Order: sequence, then C-alpha cells, then structure tokens
Amino acid sequence: MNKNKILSIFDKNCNLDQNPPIWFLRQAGRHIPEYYSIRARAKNFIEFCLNEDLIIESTILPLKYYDIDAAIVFSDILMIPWAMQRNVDFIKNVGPVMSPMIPNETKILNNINVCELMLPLSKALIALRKKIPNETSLIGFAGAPWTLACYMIEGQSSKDFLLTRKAVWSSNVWFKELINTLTIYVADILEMQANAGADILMIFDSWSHMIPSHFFNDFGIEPTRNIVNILRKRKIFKPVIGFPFKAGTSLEDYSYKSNVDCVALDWTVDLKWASKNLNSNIVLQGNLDPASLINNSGNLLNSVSSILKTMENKRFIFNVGHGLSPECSINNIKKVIKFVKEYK
Ligand code: 1CP
Repeated sequence: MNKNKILSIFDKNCNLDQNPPIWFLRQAGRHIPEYYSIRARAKNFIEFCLNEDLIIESTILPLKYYDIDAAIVFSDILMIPWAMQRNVDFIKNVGPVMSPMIPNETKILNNINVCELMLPLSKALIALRKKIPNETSLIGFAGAPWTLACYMIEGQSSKDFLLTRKAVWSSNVWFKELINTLTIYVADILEMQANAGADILMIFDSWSHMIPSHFFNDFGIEPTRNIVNILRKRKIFKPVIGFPFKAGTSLEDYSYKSNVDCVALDWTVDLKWASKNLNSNIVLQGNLDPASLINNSGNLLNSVSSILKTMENKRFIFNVGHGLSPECSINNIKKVIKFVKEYK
C-alpha cells in the first residue's frame, strides 16, 4: 500500500476501512499569524510568489501547526496572467487588479514560456519534496482557464463578471482563442510542478458558477478535460483534483466528462446527492463550510461527524468547501483534525 495517505486513496483497491486523509484549502495563508511576517519580507505579493525561500517557508508553515496529510505549494492562480504581462498587482483591502483585456482588441500572447518565468516555483517544489515527510502529499495547482479569463477580462474580481459573459456571447472566437491559450499555459505550469515533485495537481475553477449554462461544457468541462489529456500525453499520470466552485447540478457532467481523478465539492453541495449522482469511479473531496471554523457554536463537530458518516467506506478526502479565511481559528481546525483522525 502507498504510504502517502492521499495518494493511496487514488488507488481503486485501497483499504476503505480507514479514516479519510485531511488537508485544508488555503491552509498556508492568513489565519496563521506567522504568515504575515513571511509576507512582509517580500516587496509585494508577486515577489513573494517568486521567492523560492518564502514559498518553501509558507508552504511548510501549516505543517508545523497541524497533523495534516498534504502541503499545498504557496503560489497564486494569477501568476499566469502575470506571466502574460497583464500587470498583475495585489492591492491591500481591494484584492488582485490587472490591465483588463478588451475583447477582440487586446492581442492574446500565445508564445510565452510561463515555466521559465515561474522557475522559483519549480525550485521550491524540488526542495519541498525533500523536506516534507514521504507520507505527506505535495500539491501543485493552477487556475482553470475560465476563472483566469474572468480576472483578465474584468481586470479585477467582480460580482457578476458581466464583461466576461458578454465576451462569451459577442466575441466568441476571440474568447475561445483566449481559453485555448490559457489551456496550454495551465498544462505547462502543472507539468512543471509535477516534474518538480508535486504528487497531486489541483485546478481551481473559482468562478465556474458564472459560466452561462449553455456554455458550461465548452468553458467549464472542455478546457479541464483538455488540460488532463495534455498532461497524460506528456506522461504525467499524477492525480488531478478539479474544483468547479458552486457548479451545482453541472457537477454531475463535470465528474463524468472532465477526466479529473477527484472532484472537490464546495460547502453548498449535499454529500448524499453527490454520492448518488457523481461519477463513483472518482474520489470526492470536501466540504466543511469554512465559516464553521470561525466561532465554534457547538455545531462544528456534528457537521464533521455527518460528513464522515455520509462518506464512510468511500474514497474521500476531508477538506473545507472553500479556502480558510483569516478569521478561522487554529484551535477549531485542530479540533476537526483530531476528530477526523480518531473517528474510527
Ligand atoms: O492554499 C494556500 O494557502 C496556498 C496558496 C494559494 C492558493 C491555492 C493562494 C495564496 N491563492 C490560491 C488560489 C487562488 N487565488 C484562488 C483559487 C481559490 C479560491 O477560490 O479561493 C483564487 C480565486 C485566487 C485569486 C486571489 N488571490 C484572491 C481572490 C480575490 C477574489 O476574486 O475575491 C486573493 C485575495 C488573492 C491573494 C492571495 N493569494 C494567496 C493568499 C494567501 C492571498 C492573500 C494575500 C494576502 O493578503 O496576504
């Protein structure tokens, strides 16, 4: 049996009579006080994501606090738009901003060596794989093409991503070209991370709920399937986790057609529904509401217990249904980990 607890879950013949492995989305960030002193050592957030030593320190940080089964490498999905010269900046209390792409007018740069520009990420992963225990999975990641296109067209986050949705309908050829270019870059950066030592790859489609349903297959499922297929052609056979955030009933199609090995579920998904309707040949991950970790109302462990019960004897990775927020309490997280590890 594979000693690496999360990797073992991807084996169809794995022993299901054990507690599920556990890690947390955005575990390396702002809820841990030391994070702020690591971040303060970089001139800005981009420099942070390009500094090998700082990437290593922040990736390892949650392992010092928690008995968890994975480390997710510190980076950001917006490093690809940065590599595509979109002038990405992270502004305090605002979030990410960049030069917006004007549909049909902005040239799509399709000859960029994103891997070369993100070499410190690769170097950090090589060092991290040696530093962390063999039992702990190292996770590499990228944003899905749709979500990256959303930020690149709006130039920032948005409530409804109207400019992007308009581009889908009115500038469909240009939009498809953007998605196809991003697909290649995401595959490149995931391949680089796998070759540098990432055991598992994750694709975040954080704005998949903004895709008009008419286009969910074209822009939610197809690009992910293409990325997985490119990786397999390039002989990268490491498991891929897809996270189509709040995709609702489209999760069903996604689970069968996107070729991912695991679907991460957000906190709105009913796990009973998911177990019944999603592809039973793949692993599921999720889906505790991260808000339950802010103030412990007493319902926290009931909710954890109900997740464990529903997913008992299934290939499942315990996680939150979205990233930890700065208010999440270290003590609550520790309580959840203890409960999951001692469940059986
Ligand atoms: O898990 C980890 O801690 C590893 C690092 C990580 C990951 C996986 C960071 C560091 N970002 C991400 C992914 C990411 N980045 C996503 C996908 C996951 C999700 O939906 O949350 C998204 C949408 C982004 C874009 C982004 N970067 C935002 C969201 C803005 C919005 O649209 O609402 C923000 C605030 C950032 C900055 C950022 N990236 C990472 C951290 C720790 C931070 C906060 C920066 C800081 O204030 O220190």
